Amino acid sequence: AAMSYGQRTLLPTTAPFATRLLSLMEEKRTNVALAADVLSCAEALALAEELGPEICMFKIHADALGGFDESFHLRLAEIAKRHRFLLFEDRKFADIGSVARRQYEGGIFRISHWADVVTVHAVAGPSALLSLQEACSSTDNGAFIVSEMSCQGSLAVGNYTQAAVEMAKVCRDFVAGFICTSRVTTDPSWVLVTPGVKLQEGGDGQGQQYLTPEEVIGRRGTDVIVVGRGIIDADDRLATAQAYRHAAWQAYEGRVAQI
Ligand code: UP6
Repeated sequence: AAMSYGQRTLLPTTAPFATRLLSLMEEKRTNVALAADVLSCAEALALAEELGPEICMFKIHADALGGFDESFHLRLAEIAKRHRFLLFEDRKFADIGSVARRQYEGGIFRISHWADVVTVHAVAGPSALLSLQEACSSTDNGAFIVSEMSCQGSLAVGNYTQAAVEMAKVCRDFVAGFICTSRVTTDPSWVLVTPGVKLQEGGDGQGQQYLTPEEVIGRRGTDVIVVGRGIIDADDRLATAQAYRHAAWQAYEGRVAQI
């Protein structure tokens, strides 16, 4: 927990995408990923333009954005390059390998063509990971395994969580880390990404449970906060994104300074 993001890029077991993400966080001094859960691609592009300078990853659910077409991901990629953030499609693949691969490469969204990183559930075993790795458009891209979930009643706990973490080892070059709400592994080569974060603890009335940046990064010891409505529903999105960035970065610096 006391190693810096930059130091962790030097570990031989850190996956290529994890190395990209850790170096970007270290250089840009941000460990905030934005969950851009807005209604349309036009709104998502506007958010990326406005908040891009504050974040390390821009996370979308392409299948929930109105007006998705080829020009969207080209424009998003241009903004990502200019403001230096990585593109995260939160697809949560959970099918057999051959289908997961088709969902990744094909259909309307052609995720593998533009996403730097995706999420994969552990429930179906390692075959989806192996198939996605085969299909990915660059060896610098990767995946996070969903090892825990932030919502009430999640079954991803205990032995399931531990088995999900073990599964990453069959696909070390592709798996960059985990979606989790706690420190599911002490191996610093994995990046731990935590959704369900708000400046104020609580819920959304639909099962989501929120922890603060300080609790997640400082006390629980994960690496990246994913924030959606905490920023998107704010009157001043930019100032709010900066407040999350400050809180999460302070918590990280406090943790690295220990020992
Ligand atoms: N997400 C969770 N919890 C998980 C995994 N993923 O909330 O366990 C994702 C959701 C959403 C974002 O799909 O895009 O993180 C959280 O959004 P919010 O901050 O608006 O609650």
